[in-house]
Amino acid sequence: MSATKSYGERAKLHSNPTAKAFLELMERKKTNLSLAADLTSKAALIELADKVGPYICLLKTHIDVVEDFDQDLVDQLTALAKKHDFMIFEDRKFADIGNTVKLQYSSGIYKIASWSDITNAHTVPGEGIIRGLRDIGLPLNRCLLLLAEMSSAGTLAKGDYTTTTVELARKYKDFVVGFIAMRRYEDKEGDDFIYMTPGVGLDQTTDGLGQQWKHPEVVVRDLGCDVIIVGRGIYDQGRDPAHEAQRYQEAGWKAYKERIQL
Ligand code: 6AU
Repeated sequence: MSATKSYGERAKLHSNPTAKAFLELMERKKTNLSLAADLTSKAALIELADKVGPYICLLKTHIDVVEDFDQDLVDQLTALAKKHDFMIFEDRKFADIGNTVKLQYSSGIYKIASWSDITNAHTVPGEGIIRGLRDIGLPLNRCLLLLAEMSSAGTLAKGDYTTTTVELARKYKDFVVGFIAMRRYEDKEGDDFIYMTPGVGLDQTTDGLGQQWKHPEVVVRDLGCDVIIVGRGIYDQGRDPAHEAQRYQEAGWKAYKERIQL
């Protein structure tokens, strides 16, 4: 069962080079924390990534909210990823037909496939979305997460939708390496998906707009998820981001250690 194996042991089970390198990175750096850096200015985003870099395995961006985006931002984030040893996940949530997502992933202003190690997609359009993204991403050694569930109240991603999403992931395991999910699903022979979970907070439980935050202990130890995705809990006004990131790193790692020793 992959829930009780270490990240390092699980790295050996992956053929996708980015998934393998990501699991090795978590083991080496002792962190399962991803920063959700939802900031609208380039300078602020770079400053935050530099401060929080030592504590995270993954920087999650929403690149289309940055008002002064340019190629230099990508170059600087890539340099910070090297400096601090983290990977980059553009949280693009693709949701269109295969041909359109190929263009959205490779082209336009952002050229996401050229710099983002990991990205994600909804499965609403059906299998074609995975095939389209895979055509672009696989030759570049990128990988994909599918949104099997969401953290927000009233989400429609549940039941049969979630089950079918997991089946689609199994069909394209060379490229689909995990899920955005709220809990770990039952493994089938040969499964080792990486579960990344947003909606994590140590101090608050809701933002008044439908977001629902759970404690890292619940998410990682009790529900079996692998990576905690934390945004405002780290960088909200009045918080010291490096201090908060360290708190989340410690809480996430403790919960993981407890889980694999169960
Ligand atoms: O910690 P927060 O609430 O400030 O930020 C959570 C981050 C945001 C969301 O766009 C994202 O996680 N997210 C996702 C992702 C990662 O795909 C899915 C979801 O169901 N809920 C969610 O909050 O950047």
